[in-house]
Amino acid sequence: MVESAYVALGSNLEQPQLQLQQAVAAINDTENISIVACSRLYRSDPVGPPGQPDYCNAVVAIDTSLEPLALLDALQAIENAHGRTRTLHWGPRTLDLDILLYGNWTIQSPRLTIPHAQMQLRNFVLCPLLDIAPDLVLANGQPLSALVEKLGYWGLSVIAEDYPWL
Ligand code: A4P
Ligand code: MG
Repeated sequence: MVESAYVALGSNLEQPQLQLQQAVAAINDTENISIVACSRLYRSDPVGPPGQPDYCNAVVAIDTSLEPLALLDALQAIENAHGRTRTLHWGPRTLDLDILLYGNWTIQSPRLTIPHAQMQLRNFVLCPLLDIAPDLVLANGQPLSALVEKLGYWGLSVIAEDYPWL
């Protein structure tokens, strides 16, 4: 069965914009995943430990026949191929790929929480999500557009309306 899912992309090391463009291509090249839509590309103020470089953030919509854990495996393989090492929690990273939503599924397991635990608090996730899912209503019944209005675009700027995948 094919499900629709949303994946958040973030990078603040080693040419973040390029990392994201390459990641979109790598996701689309993965068997059983295809990209359906890409948000605009954003620069964002870092959240977490101080002194980090700015982030580049985006969100993509995908169709996938992979089960959630297989999708996580595929995304982590792409992170690893981008030289991702896991050191500091919320610390700098070459590439972070988080599953925001997977159909209407709710998952609480040691490796996977869906919907993503922090997504409702983060405008660098919700604003790009709104670009590609303007009518989305979250599991708690709140419209995405209302949440974005509440959080605002503080600390965010659009750096590309669209971009080639590399
Ligand atoms: N995991 C559980 N649920 C999920 C999910 N829905 N999607 C598990 C993906 N992974 C999920 O993640 C740790 C573990 O979470 C994974 O092994 C997976 O089994 P990680 O990426 O290795 O480590 P982390 O950095 O501790 O956590 P995470 O959640 O990726 O970090 P965050 O919360 O995303 O924070 N500031 C700006 N402006 N922009 C950013 O993109 N990103 C972070 C990272 C901090 N500050 C930022 C940004
Ligand atoms: Mg992550």
